[in-house]
Amino acid sequence: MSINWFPGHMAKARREIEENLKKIDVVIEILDARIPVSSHNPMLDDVTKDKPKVVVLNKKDMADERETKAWISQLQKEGKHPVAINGRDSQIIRKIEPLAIEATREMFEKMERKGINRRAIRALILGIPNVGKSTVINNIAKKKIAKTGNTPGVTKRQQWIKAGTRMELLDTPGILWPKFEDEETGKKLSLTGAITDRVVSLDEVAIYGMNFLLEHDKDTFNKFYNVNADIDDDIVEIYEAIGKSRGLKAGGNEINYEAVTNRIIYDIRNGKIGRYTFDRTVD
Ligand SMILES: Nc1nc2c(ncn2[C@@H]2O[C@H](COP(=O)(O)OP(=O)(O)OP(=O)(O)O)[C@@H](O)[C@H]2O)c(=O)[nH]1
Ligand SMILES: [Mg+2]
Repeated sequence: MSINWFPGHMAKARREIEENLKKIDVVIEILDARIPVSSHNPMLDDVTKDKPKVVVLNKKDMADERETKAWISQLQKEGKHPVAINGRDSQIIRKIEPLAIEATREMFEKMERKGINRRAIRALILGIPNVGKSTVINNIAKKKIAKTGNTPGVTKRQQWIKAGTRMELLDTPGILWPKFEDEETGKKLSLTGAITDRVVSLDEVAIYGMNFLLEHDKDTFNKFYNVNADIDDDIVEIYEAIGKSRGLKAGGNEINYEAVTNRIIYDIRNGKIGRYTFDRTVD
């Protein structure tokens, strides 16, 4: 299964990103820390080629801390420049900038050897929907929009934001389309809010999430919903129990299964139950 539901947008997004890449030195790819693999579009590497990259695992406050640590060291081993952040923290630029400096060091040294003066590192933020691109940009921008950086012409609305001491950031992110070739990835993208609701079956998404929690954090799940469920239990029975404890009735005493599905997805997406990482480093 390969789902490309916006083929037109895809081509347009790619063109825009390619256009922006010419102006920048480093790509800051924002991933969702809960799904560091599933929120990465492999097309990115194809489009950005060998541009230096920083990998940001955002929403770390919603992900499993141990997994985030493991992902960071794995990405480091792969030679990436990773950092985990909460996009809403005020000091994120202090975490991102050193990595951008590190990622571009070689390139700038080469330029200097050729006698080209050092200038600010220009960065572009990229990522699939809902990973926190705007949050990160707005947080870094505050009131620091660099007026001098206005680019005339086609892209006249773009501005450079002064970011940290040595960096400038393009104020508009590149939006990558989420891409998945297996249903599990689709479900993870849905559970974290990266894809629109109609693309995958919500029942399957809810059941996937529920099973994940029953496998990894059963007690918390049961306590949260005030049920006594087990991974091997009949799904309908678990639904009935949740529907009952949450008062999700369809009239009379019937359980409203759709409401149970929506509730489970809402609770997981918004981190109401706990912090979970659905792409696992090990198991
Ligand atoms: N808990 C938490 N929420 C975050 C974090 N970063 C962003 N968010 C929230 O995630 C949602 C999406 O953030 P945006 O910044 O709009 O994401 P985006 O990548 O710009 O999304 P699109 O513009 O749709 O592509 C918002 O509700 C943010 O408040 C974070 O680190 N932790
Ligand atoms: Mg946005």
